[in-house]
Amino acid sequence: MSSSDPDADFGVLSELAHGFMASQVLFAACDLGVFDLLEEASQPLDAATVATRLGTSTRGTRPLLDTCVTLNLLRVQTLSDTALYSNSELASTYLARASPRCQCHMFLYLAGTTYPCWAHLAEAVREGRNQYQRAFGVGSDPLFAAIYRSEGELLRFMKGLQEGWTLDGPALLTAFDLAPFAHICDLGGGSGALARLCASLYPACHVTVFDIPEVVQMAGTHFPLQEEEKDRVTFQAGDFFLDPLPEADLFILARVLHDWSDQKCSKLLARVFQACRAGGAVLVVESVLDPDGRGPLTTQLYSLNMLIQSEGLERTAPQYRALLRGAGFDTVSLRHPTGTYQAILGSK
Ligand code: SAM
Ligand code: ASE
Repeated sequence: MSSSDPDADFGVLSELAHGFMASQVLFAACDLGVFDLLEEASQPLDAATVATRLGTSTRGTRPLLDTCVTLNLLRVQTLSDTALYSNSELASTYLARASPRCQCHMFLYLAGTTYPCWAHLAEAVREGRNQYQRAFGVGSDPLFAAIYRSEGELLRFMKGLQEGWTLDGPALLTAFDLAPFAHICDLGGGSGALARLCASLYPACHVTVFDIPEVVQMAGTHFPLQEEEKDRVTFQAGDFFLDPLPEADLFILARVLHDWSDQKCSKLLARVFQACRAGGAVLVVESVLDPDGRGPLTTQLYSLNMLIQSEGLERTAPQYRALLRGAGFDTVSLRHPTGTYQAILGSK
């Protein structure tokens, strides 16, 4: 602490305390369509025009836009006393729906579901369980009955989760050479985004997406395959804890193990080992904690999120190794190409 200002360190605490407001500025601007409007407009717009086109109040729109400028989400230029707003590069790339790298569905999911659940962090810590009952009045046994509590929620979850792979997906799927695996099964593969990427990166493979019936049905309606993908990517509906798994050379488990307790992960991995052909492997994609569990911060926050939103947690590399070895997989190696997620390969 500096002697000239005894409360200089309080600034850090204050910024932390108000962090949720900055998140809400981002979420509200995405939700209202600020970035889509400014992306589509052929020129920078003033606050009154933005308000008219979005159907919002000028009183609320002006401070929202100005705060977005300070957060580097928007740019502003002043022309004869009128402030004119346009998207920053960050917003054009990641927040405008028209961008192929858009991440706004995940932010809308965080705003609509994750945020209300996080209002109950203290209770989650006290009780050691997720908070769907308090946040939404729905039970979470089975877990995905809460996550998929309506068709709208199911679709928001699928859209939110799939778009991250447009950023990290290629690096994760090429961290290990997957070309030797002819038949790949993406267990809990959701919309099929990772499977489709896998099929495009490895032109000889066939990928089966295995997920529960509601998800497979929604994938067929809202994430249709292109004609040329149809003989490379197929969907199979089932429960990976109960139903027979497809035979495959490689099983992908992306953001699946983190939903479940050690006991359920061991059960699932034992089933995967059984279904895996000799010489095959399992590829686990997760955000991995440092061995002492004290970083990276994003992964620690994700782990608290798994407490609040699932039955699981984020794990360390030794914990994933122990789970994979316990199920029979031998050489287990881990690569961290880029971003939040890592690839862990265990071979049979
Ligand atoms: N792998 C995708 C990704 O990383 O984007 C989706 C991950 S999501 C967190 C977990 C997935 O597991 C969901 O698609 C969910 O429907 C699926 N899932 C949950 N329980 C399942 C079960 N019993 N059988 C099959 N799939 C299940
Ligand atoms: C799950 C993944 C997520 C269950 C609930 C979830 C994500 C958000 N909510 O398996 C994606 C990962 N991001 C975070 C913040 O955990």
